[in-house]
Amino acid sequence: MTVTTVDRAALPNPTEEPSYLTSENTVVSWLFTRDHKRIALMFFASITFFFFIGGMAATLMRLNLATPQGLLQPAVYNRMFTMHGIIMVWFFLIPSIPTTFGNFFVPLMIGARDLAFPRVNLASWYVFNLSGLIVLYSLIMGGADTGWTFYTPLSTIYANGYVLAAALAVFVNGFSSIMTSLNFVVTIHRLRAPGMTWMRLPLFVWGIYAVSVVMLTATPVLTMDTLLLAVSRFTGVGLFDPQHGGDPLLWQHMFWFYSHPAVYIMILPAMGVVSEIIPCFARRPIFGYAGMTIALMSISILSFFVWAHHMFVAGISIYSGVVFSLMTFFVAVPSAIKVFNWTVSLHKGRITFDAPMLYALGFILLFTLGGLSGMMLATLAVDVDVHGTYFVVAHFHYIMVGATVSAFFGALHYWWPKMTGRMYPEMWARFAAILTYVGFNLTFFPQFILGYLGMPRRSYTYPVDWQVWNVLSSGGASILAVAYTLPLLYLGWSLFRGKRAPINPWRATGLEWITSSPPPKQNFSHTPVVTREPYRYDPEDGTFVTQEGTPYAE
Ligand code: CU1
Repeated sequence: MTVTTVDRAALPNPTEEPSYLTSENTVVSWLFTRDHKRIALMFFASITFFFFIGGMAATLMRLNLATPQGLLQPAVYNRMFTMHGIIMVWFFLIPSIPTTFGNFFVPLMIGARDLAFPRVNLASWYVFNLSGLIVLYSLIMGGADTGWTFYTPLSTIYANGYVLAAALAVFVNGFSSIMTSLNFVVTIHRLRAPGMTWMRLPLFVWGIYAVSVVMLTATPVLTMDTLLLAVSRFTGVGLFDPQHGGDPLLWQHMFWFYSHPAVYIMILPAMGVVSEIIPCFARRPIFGYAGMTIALMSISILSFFVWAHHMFVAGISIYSGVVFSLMTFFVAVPSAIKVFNWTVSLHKGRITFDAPMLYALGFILLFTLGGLSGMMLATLAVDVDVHGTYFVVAHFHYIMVGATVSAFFGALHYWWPKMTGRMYPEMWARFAAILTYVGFNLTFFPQFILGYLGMPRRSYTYPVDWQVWNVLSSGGASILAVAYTLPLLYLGWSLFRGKRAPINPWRATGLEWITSSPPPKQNFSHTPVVTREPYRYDPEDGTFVTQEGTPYAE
């Protein structure tokens, strides 16, 4: 077998067709499009909108907590943290990477023309926006005030009426999740290009596959949960009410049976993104590819067996507490394997600190801190002490924001040239990445300390002794707000003034980098034939290696 070295950045534009952006440009052509790339951009617009709505609720909360006497009415504060949670979880984090980058890049990375069901893909966007309208209705009317977990009997008996609107939004939103994940599973099974075997799939595609399996199996449970919530509230059937033979703990079991796997729904695609960025900017193949795929799939399976670690102090038996604690430690094993493999991939790499890489490195550090604090919470004795405090808030924000949102921004910068055909100003992007890291730690590290001191979460006020940590956290949040808004400005600028992007600006190895920037409607001028393992670089000159000549053929 001959091994040839090709600098793909120097390859000519493989197609002269107009790009997916310019091929047709009426409003109708967008609203009824079946092109996965356009639908990805439409999802991007929707979730960016909700990211800023959820962020505004967070800003109000941090503003309120800058002083012990607060700024908001306690009842308003309750609605703010509830709506912040609901919007960030279901309207940003869960759809974020799959619906935008998954939608755009899974077909490109496996050499397909589109997803398996383009109409279902479009329908998913409409259903998502319908659920978004319902959640906005709930928010504008005053908002739910139960916390995003909708715990009973608060949600079934005592809470205001808009809790049902929020629950309905979550109910409808689930259908969008199911449609999108079903599409990914079928696409990855059926539409891979010749030669794209399972063990040649890019790890991002594996991440999307793993998350789709979890979404498909877990989301219907959430659908049933919200339905039962509505039934108990409307009809007074005492499913969760002891006076009518029900059990409030039943809600917690059912809710976390979905919502713990949902944590992995939010993190698995982010892991996929980082696994693309690290080898590219370290100029080394990813270490332990097979181990990475096994780790992804085992996380997705194990995620279904740990839910009651949210309920250690809810009155479950000590024996089940021990079992769920142990199972939670098991999940740490594949997660640790992934961190280890990323780190080893960096070792002896020729690392360049471009913006996507800065976000990916931030991901590894913050994910590790979030994971380690998760291990502390998985320990029964520690959890009894810090349950319901800011320690938990800090922990899950390290995972959800520090890790997932960093990966989202990493992906945005990594693939922006391919999506738009434009380069962004690199220095601004690096500045935003570093600012994100600084702002994030300043916001959330003090919350570990506050939790350790005993500050309860979901409280609008606190003793004056804790103000210094709260002021640090609120100060960090304002830095973070700037860091998240900056990319909006310079990426927007780049659309008009940015340099034209070459086919493969990072000299990456994925199939998405052999077609034009931006790609034509049909993705490829001819179906690629894959003849090589993923992430193969020539260590000598930093270009990538293909086997048997060109990587794609008629
Ligand atoms: Cu959990």
